[in-house]
Amino acid sequence: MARDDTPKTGFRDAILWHLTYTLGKDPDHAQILDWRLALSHAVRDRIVDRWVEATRATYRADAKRVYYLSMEFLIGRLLEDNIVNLQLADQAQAAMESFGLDYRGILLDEPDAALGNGGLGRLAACFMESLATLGCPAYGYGIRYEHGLFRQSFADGRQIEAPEHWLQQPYVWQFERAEASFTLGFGGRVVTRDGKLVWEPENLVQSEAYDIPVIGWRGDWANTLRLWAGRAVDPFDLERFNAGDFTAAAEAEALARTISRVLYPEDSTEKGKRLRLTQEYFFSAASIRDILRRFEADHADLRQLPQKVAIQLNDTHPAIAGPELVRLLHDERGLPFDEALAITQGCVNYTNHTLLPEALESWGEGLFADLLPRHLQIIDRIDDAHGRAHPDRRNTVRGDGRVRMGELSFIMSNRVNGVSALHTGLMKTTVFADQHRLHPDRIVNETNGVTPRRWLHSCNPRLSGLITETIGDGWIGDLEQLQGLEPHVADPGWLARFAAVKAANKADLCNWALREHHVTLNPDALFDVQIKRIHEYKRQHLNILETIALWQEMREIPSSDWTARVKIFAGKAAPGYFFAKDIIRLINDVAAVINADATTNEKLRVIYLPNYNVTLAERLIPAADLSEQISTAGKEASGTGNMKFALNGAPTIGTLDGANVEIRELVGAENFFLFGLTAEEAEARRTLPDHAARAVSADPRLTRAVEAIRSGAFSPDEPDRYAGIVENLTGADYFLVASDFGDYWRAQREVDFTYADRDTWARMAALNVARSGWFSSDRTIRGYMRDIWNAKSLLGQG
Ligand code: BZD
Repeated sequence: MARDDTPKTGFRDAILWHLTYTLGKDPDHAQILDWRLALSHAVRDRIVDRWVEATRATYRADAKRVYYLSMEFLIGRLLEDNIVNLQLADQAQAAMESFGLDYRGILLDEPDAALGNGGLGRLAACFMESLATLGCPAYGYGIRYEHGLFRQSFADGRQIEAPEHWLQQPYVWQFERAEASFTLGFGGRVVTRDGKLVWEPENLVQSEAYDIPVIGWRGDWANTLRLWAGRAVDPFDLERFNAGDFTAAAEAEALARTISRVLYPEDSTEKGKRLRLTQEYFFSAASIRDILRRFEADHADLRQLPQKVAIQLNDTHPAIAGPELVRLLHDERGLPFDEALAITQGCVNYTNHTLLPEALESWGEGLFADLLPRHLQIIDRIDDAHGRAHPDRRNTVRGDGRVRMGELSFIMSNRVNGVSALHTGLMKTTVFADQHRLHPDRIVNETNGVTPRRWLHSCNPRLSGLITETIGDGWIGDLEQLQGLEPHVADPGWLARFAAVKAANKADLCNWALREHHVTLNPDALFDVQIKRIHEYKRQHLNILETIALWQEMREIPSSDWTARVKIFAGKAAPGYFFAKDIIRLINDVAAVINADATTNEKLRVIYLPNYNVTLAERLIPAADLSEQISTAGKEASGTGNMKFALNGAPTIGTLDGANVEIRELVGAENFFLFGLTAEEAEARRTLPDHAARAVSADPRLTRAVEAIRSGAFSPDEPDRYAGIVENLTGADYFLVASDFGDYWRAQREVDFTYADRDTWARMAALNVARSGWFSSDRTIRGYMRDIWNAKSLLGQG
């Protein structure tokens, strides 16, 4: 092949062409990395054409554009996603095999882009894919963190954090856009010039754009995920260098880069860190300038902005985008303040993802004034305007020396949404009750969803194959078609095939666990899976307490016909969240003791898989029998893992929390293992004095399990290692672990009983699949387009 042979002909030739000319490698000496990069380039070429077309179509139609601002995009690996959406899987596999390579091995060689902590970041990634699938002109805006979420390993059962390096190898999916760069200010002071307030920042940094194309299902449309990196305005100080001070010469660059260096691994509390606020302003301000630049390229009248631009704030992290837009329109473009504010409010919308008071963002006004002095003035003016319009309001943005970002986001927004029906209802009666009274039409619900391309079609090829054979492949782009499976569930032959899919997925997981983690799992056992961030409200400690109690009962009554179980845990704890880290260690300690018990370990195993990420989720969910969604009612805003499990045929054991409520309604109460207090009952229970101590002493199983922890049965070398957990469980127990234990135990025994009858179980699992089509993020995005953005599809299907 020669350089001028365009790689347009065959896909296989394109891979070879890139290997030779893009990577400069001789096929005889190419490594797995080279082949993966060559394959990625060949795939990328096919994305680019459609990407350019989509951009042109948007300009031609002068369509309204959606801008999704998010601190996090948990995109994971992209090669397989792109191949699947371009429907190139067969060709790619054949090509790789013709070179004597292991296709799956190549896909797995890609590092996982973990630019997010958990559900909020993964939701943003699913939304980007659905926006492209639906042909909605949209841009994602975020930060190009050099280091994503930390890598987790265990030492003596304890979580160890190590930096993550997803950019160590060339990253084929990004296009550097040197031209799309902005200079942003921080700090300094506000002066009056010609009777106007003007911000004179003290420090300047440059934002550099990196674009990642996001292609939708069947490759009909592609949007852009634009991630910003920090750079110094003057990267190098030659004078200092010549004077011999080499480190100082590069200091400005090092400082600017710090802004986009690491993802904050905090999903529990806001740490009030200056760097975090700097990151928030950095990416919000760069994005707003980019949005305005694009608008002004073809429009003269800024009052048209709300017709052409919809901005979505993914939680309050980008809330400063609102005041920044007001500032640009008023201070820099000269619009009257009230008009600038009205235009901004016409564009901005806000999604709330939590009601936990400790996770609601607020900043000390000292820090705020120091970093963003002009914005603080603007926020005060917005707050005052709101107060004048609503003299009977009770909540303000400012107060107690803090700047409250939830309040700010609410009053800056056209629409505010919750992420499940229950959560949206609670927003109206709790944190935003006063705002809701003043603005009764502003809060809307958009229940979360997940993209079926990644979370069924590509992660579970066996099930995808069976579904397509049964009802055709229309379900991949229209997930509600899964309902068409329902009549087949009654057919024993079909159900046996369905069960065989799960069994094969479990066998794969067993092989992987043996190979990678040297653990032997019994494929006939029930795979009981809880994978998510570690948090007290998610109650991994409820799960491990039940595991301990079950083990104790198995030892006591060995003759009973116990259903064999494997308890699988995975998830990371925020590095500063010590209680969560204790839970991790406890689970690991319990696992060591239980797995070593020869009298029970045929029937019960506990395994904690390290370094949970998107790729591990893709491996575990298709092999799960039971989905653990056991948060204290009222605390999990929605959950999205719960949807992925149901879609892959794992019934839920869960509380009436978040989207569990909607899952249960859709799959049917008889196909869902419900337990626990309702949100209302939980609130009431908390006010009962000694509720935890009483619940523990009233339940002999719980008493015995807690006693085992207290006495050091799982930490003989340090008996009081879990004194903190025990004290919490028998004391304050805000998350009501003790109160819900008894009913959880009951529901788990119902699971045992049901699983023992494999046909009944398979029927339940299959009905979960057939009835989960509503949880597609395509449905969610259609809701946002209709209720929030007033945006139209350019494919004529939105
Ligand atoms: O958002 C999660 C909620 O806990 C889930 O119930 C919900 O399903 C998803 C998507 O709506 N919230 C988060 O994941 N939050 C964070 O990760 C986060 C990150 C930084 C700071 C605060 C919270």
